[in-house]
Amino acid sequence: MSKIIGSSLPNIPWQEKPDGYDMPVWRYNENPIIQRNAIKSSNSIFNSAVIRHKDGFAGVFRCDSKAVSMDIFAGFSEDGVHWKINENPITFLGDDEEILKREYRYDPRVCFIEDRYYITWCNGYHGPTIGVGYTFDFQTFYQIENAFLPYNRNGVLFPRKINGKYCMLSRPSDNGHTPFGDIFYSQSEDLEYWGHHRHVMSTIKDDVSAWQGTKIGAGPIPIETDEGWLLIYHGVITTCNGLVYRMGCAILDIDQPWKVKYRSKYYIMAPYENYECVGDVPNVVFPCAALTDSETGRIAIYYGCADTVTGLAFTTVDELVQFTKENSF
Ligand code: BMA
Repeated sequence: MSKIIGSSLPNIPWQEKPDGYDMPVWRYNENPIIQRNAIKSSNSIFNSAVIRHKDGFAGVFRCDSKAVSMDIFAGFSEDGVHWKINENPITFLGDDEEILKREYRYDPRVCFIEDRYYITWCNGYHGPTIGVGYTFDFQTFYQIENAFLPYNRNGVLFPRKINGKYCMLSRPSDNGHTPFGDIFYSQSEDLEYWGHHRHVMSTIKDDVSAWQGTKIGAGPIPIETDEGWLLIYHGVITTCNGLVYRMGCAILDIDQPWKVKYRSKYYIMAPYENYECVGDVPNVVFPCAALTDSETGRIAIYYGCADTVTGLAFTTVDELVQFTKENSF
């Protein structure tokens, strides 16, 4: 039995695995939980991050407008399933006008560290890079410096300092629909200056694991377990019909997270359902958040479906650790 190291969350959204289901991750039976038009202005709501907050949950949502501009919005939920998303995007306060200029914002992650909720997202600053901000209450938001130079995406913080430093995974990229991309690890003493970069893992170019052959990117905040950091990520293949996004799982060393202990050659979830295969960008499952309950080992994954709607899926720490170890290469 594997253990999640963290707090218990008795009200984590949950459904049991359907009888006879043979994949390690299963879907909420009323998916999608957020429809594309959940706020007035939206064309689509997907690739969004949620977290426990007070007695319920809060989140930061990617809502693309009907002009198809990308921005992030705060939202709230009592049960983690039914969400009320603000009609207006997040406005950040901060010291430097240059950094507060908004080009576009998308694919947020939310991570509680020490005393506040940090938000990272793909931030337009002469190309995509990693924006960083924080909030204490999901009402007032502060933006600090971009973590990296452009071009970069999928900036994902670890929930505590490791070796005395804040840590972030990211995926250096280009200014378009990047046809490459490995996951790297960076460290910082102050969440402003990042360095001591380490390579974590690469794409798999051959047919050992072809679904992750074009690019990979970290998904939810890594989950601390007694086996190491459980990393759910997305992996992409280039097909004759374009890019297809699936979910994979790896276990990273607890003290040196750039060292991969196990990595599954099989995906843990792929676009099978209609709402994952049909939408603005077909064939995309894109995980950005996970809730965990250390008591039961339950994990609830929030993921974007076909760049259009938001889905919820379930697994347990045992399922993922066992699957990843058994199918590691
Ligand atoms: C990536 C990002 C994601 C999106 C994916 C599939 O480059 O833009 O937000 O889900 O492409 O379109």
